[in-house]
Amino acid sequence: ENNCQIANFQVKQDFDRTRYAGVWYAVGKKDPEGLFLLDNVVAEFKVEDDGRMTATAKGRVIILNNWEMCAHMFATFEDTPEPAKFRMKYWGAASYLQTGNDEHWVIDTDYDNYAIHYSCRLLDSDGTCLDSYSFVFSRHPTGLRAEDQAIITQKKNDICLLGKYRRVAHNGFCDNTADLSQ
Ligand code: DAO
Repeated sequence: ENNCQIANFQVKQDFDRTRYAGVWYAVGKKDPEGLFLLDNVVAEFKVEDDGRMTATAKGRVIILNNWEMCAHMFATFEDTPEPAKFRMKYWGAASYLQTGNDEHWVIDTDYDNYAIHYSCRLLDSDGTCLDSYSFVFSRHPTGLRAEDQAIITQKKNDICLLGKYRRVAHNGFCDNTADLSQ
């Protein structure tokens, strides 16, 4: 049963961060209020020597005076009792970029092709979410495989966000900036 209370949202069982590591291309996004990452969003997850998960990401953003740039972002993940639920601290390579501390839930992934993430920033008193964002990731910059699309549609429905996503374009805007591994 699903009443859109986020406590009922199923996340990936026995989440394996080592298999999740590597490059993911955002191909779909449900934006939060005051969205930040627009498109050309690529994230690289790592498992550090101490076992903690970290990520670097880049994406096209528009800051302050309509200045368009490629943002380079860093994130560290704090574990929780549920393996697929993390607390994500993030900040930018430049001080004028966004910083934050968000939930980071891996709703589903097959590790090799697709992943869908969810983050609730503002919980309503009834347990539903007032301000969320979600990424659909693919291992392939070209998008999801046909066989993964039905799974993703089901998961979007499960987290009460069906119809709220937009496509995330990859047109090379961030390709000539420093690479993700640093
Ligand atoms: O784009 O509005 C938004 C929300 C995303 C903010 C967080 C971006 C930086 C960290 C990304 C790491 C991997 C998802």
